[in-house]
Amino acid sequence: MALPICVTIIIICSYFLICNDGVEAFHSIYPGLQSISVRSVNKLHRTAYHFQPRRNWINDPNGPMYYNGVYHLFYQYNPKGAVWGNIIWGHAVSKDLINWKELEPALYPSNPFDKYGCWSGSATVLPGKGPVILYTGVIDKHSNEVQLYAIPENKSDPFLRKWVKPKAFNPIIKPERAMNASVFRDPTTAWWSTDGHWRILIGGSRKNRGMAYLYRSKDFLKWIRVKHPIHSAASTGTWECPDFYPVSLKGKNGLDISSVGNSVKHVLKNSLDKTRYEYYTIGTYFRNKDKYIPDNTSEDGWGGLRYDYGNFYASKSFFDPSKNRRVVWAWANESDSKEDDVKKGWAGIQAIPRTVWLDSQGRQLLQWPVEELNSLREKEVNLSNQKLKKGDYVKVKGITAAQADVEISFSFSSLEKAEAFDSRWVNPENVCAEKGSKNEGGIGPFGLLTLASEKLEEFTPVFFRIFKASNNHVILMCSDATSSSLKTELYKPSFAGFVDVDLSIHKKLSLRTLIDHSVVESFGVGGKTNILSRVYPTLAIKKKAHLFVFNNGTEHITVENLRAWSMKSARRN
Ligand code: DQQ
Repeated sequence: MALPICVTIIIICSYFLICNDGVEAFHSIYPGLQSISVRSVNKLHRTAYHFQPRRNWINDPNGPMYYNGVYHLFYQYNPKGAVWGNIIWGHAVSKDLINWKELEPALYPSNPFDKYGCWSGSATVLPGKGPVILYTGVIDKHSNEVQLYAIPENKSDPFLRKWVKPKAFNPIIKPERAMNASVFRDPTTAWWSTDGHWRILIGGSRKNRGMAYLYRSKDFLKWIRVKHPIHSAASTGTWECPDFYPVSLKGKNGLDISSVGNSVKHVLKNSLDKTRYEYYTIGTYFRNKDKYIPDNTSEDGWGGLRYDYGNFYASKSFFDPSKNRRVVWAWANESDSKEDDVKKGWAGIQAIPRTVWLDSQGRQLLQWPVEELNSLREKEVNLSNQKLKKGDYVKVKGITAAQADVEISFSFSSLEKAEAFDSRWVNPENVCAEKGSKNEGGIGPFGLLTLASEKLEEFTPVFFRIFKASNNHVILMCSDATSSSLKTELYKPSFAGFVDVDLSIHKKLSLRTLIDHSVVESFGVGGKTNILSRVYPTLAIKKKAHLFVFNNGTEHITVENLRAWSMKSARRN
């Protein structure tokens, strides 16, 4: 008997979700699912302090900005259902990046140039003139794309609720004949140079070479493509949501997008449509040549540095002049099936906004949850100088373990017991999957067991394991979803990254983990290596969720200090 078409689509999609590493390349379309209106919202795994709208699907953060004392977050949104499709710009505002008020959608199809969707883009605050949004409009069923602009209808509305798309000059950029118009999207925030031009990047690809096209304009209306892309890399596929910004070589302060100077480096981040991973490089922007060249310490391509080694995509940063910081947002997709998303009535969250800055050696970025998050902390519990022998699991009592913020530092006395590192282990995820959190090691695995059920039928461990390579020690950080849920049809990755730390002086490692019902978002060693996981426990929920510290290595580990807080829920509306 032939299966109904929507069942077939669900089966095919679930197959890809489970068998294709949970990675969904391109814009998968679910004609049978994308417009099933949501009747009721299942609250079980909804977040308490990570941003998500009341219902339906969201993906990329768009146009984040600070304007007249208000933070704006726009986001890709399906107003008609809980899977991707019918894409418009949702809009929320906040005074502190944590408590949000959802407003009416800011951009929705209203002309032939965005009839098939208002896709991602950015905001630029023009001095003396106010904000302008640049975004991608989809003009037909084949995803042919153009760039449009929108401005606030009324700049004195403190929340900038309504946006208009002036007829004159829109679309402001069309792809040229030789370009592939279906991969030409996601304009960046514009920066200004002393030659009197604004510049932006637009993501794309030619054949399999990923690239960021560079455009310039004197008046923000007429845009001319610079002959060569600002940067490109072979075999990386389409670059989505490029982000390009200056970072300071001196300290943690963020820089305005147009900053120049000797102590300024640049970051180029690309989101790779093929694998749904992002990477960034740190390098030099040669303004007069319109070129960006990554430093030789920054790998360009698949093996490059990532903001996050977990579920974190389509990120976008903005400069917050009120606190002199650069803040990065990103979308964390669900890891369950589309069918479950439809049942839940919602899908997609935003990661906690993170302050981002250059590490003192200039080789990588560091990230940390924005300080305003601390306002949700309550009922602190502490643990100090707690020894952990091999096989020890110590419960952290007195917090709401399904909604918590935990900071912990571990120490050990020697590196003698580190296991040998095999130089073929280039992919940390494979090492994490193979070694797991339970298999005995030398130094580690040790760390936190989050969202754990009483008898440990379910748990999501976030942990370190240390290896000895020929000239150095290699530190692996994992967030392993393998045992996170008794549910079987789930993507349960063993997310992992290496952490660049010299243990020869201090034999210490620190970790911060934000736990929020279906999110475990971790920051290793002051934000050097970060991993966001989405998990769906069935037993370790609400008051039945527990937190442990553990060690399964033969080297004794000391919890030098643990501070854990129950987290209040953020206000939404
Ligand atoms: N999502 C948007 C695109 C962007 C992609 C469409 C990245 O503009 O390239 O929803 O997730």
